[in-house]
Amino acid sequence: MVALVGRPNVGKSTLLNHLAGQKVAIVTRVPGTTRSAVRAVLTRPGAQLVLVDTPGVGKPRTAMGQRMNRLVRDVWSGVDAVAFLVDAAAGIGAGDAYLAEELRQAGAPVVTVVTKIDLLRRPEDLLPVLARIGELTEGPPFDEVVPVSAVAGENTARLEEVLTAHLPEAPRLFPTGRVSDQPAEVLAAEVVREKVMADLADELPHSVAVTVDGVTPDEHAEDLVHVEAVIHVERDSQKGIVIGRGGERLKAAGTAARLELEALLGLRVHLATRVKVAPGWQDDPRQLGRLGL
Ligand SMILES: Nc1nc2c(ncn2[C@@H]2O[C@H](COP(=O)(O)OP(=O)(O)OP(=O)(O)O)[C@@H](O)[C@H]2O)c(=O)[nH]1
Ligand SMILES: [Mg+2]
Repeated sequence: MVALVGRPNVGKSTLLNHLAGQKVAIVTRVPGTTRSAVRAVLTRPGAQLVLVDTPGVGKPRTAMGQRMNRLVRDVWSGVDAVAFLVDAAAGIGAGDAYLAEELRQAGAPVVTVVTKIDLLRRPEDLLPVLARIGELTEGPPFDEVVPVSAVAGENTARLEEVLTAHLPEAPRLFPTGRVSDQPAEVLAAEVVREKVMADLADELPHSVAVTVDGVTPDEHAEDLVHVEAVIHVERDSQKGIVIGRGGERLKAAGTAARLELEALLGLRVHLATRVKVAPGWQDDPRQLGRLGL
């Protein structure tokens, strides 16, 4: 088992999906997209690599942020190796340095992954990044440094090799053939959240949570399922923003989510969406529990 750990937005979920060869975790340009541990199982001829995507680690501003930080630490204390991701394009900042320091206590070997190298204008722009990484990750538990681009698929096969080399010899943990163990309801809620968040600016995306009670087979058509998604926002004023003028924004998000779910599930999907106010849910432990967070 290998945990993918890093600051928000460094490209953890994109890398997970690329290595898994399919979409498992949602991705948006909004930092703070991933809110739970998302697993992808890579079964190869000689090894089974279980990657665990985690929420980006940052200064927590809400009860949700605190929970996510705790979750990431729980995940990294229970794996065989940690992939520590840093963003080549954004540069190495104080948050990365803080995280590197914490990872010294993680107990597992750490492979540092420099992401988004396709965004560098010249190859030599990687050098200062590598120099800074060299300072932060000197000595054990830090191991190799691997620059990659998940979008361009550059050097990701090499990364997989390096991570696999850290795995203990053991029977496989998961049956072959299943890449994701996410229930359909969770997948549906995440895909809806991705489409809703992608279109919202600034702080608002963080106020959105999505729940799906069930993915119900149609009574008559075998290839059709019904999904009812509830989009929770924190304040009444946010309702209108999510819905958009004349309902256009929500309609567009719903259509995008439905099309993607149909492709992922291999079924026709009837998706109904509803927006509900869950006042201040991000800071309310009881509501967080109800929202599955
Ligand atoms: N150009 C480029 N963009 C990338 C690459 N990897 C990720 N991105 C973009 O970076 C943004 C964040 O990607 P995510 O995969 O959601 O990042 P994350 O680390 O999972 O973010 P959180 O879940 O918020 O912590 C998205 O807009 C991605 O498309 C890459 O290799 N190259
Ligand atoms: Mg993510």
